[in-house]
Amino acid sequence: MPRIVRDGPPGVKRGPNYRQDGRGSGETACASIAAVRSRHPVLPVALVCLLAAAPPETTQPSDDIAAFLVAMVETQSIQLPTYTARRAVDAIRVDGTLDEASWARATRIREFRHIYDPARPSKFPTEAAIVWDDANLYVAFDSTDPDPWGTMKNRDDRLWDEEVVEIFLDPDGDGLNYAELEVSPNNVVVDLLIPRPKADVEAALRWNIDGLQTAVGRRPGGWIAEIAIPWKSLAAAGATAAPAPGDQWRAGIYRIKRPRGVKGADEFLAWSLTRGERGFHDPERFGYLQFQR
Ligand SMILES: [Ca+2]
Ligand SMILES: [Ca+2]
Repeated sequence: MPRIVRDGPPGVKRGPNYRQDGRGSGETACASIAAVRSRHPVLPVALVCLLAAAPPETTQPSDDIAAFLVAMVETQSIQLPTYTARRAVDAIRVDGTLDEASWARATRIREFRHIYDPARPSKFPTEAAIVWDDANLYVAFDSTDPDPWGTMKNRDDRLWDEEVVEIFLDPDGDGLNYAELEVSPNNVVVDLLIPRPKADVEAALRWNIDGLQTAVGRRPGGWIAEIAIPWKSLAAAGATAAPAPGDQWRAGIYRIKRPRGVKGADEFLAWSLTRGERGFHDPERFGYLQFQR
């Protein structure tokens, strides 16, 4: 991702129109409704009234509820993508070549959009696919790129400042404690456990995906990343074993492309579009990852 520390969501603050005695007069209630409506234009009227009527001693819980409701309504009002990951049908060698039958039959994700400008077409097509078996989640990227580059060489370098492909995994879908993995064209990796968006990056970097395998390959005009993430490595993210068929996780799939020498041409691409001001760390906008036998 571009960065972990970034501006948060618009504040859901206590409105100015609550009476100190906790009882709203008619006028106060109307003013509160207007205030709540101005802060949360997407909320249905019934929910606006509910929030406006909350007494002041419940303002903090009310604000938490407001944030949750806003996220819920916004999320429901947009179409988040779903990817169905099938079980592998052969052994996957993590070698940067996608010649396994499992990859051939996996659906390819091809819809990657700019998080800051969704209408702008990407100049660098990206494909991704996911399969799984009892031991691992496998992720593949095929990135069209005439000039993949990277100067960073060490595990946990800030790869998001260069070029990467990325997968975020939130097994229980609560938007907390999700795993982030980035792989560079030189097969350098950074992995983080994000307790919550805007969390401290140094602490997040201390976590490692035990048993992680990655490989990178080149093809004419592009590069391949092939990744195996052991289920048991995701305990801190809430998963220790292979999911059961029918299980559903939340996931973000991203790419950063930074054409050398071309100002303003950087591409921050997402399968499931985030709100741009949140960078890639917008777990409410992660897509759905469904597991199928
Ligand atoms: Ca392979
Ligand atoms: Ca979680």
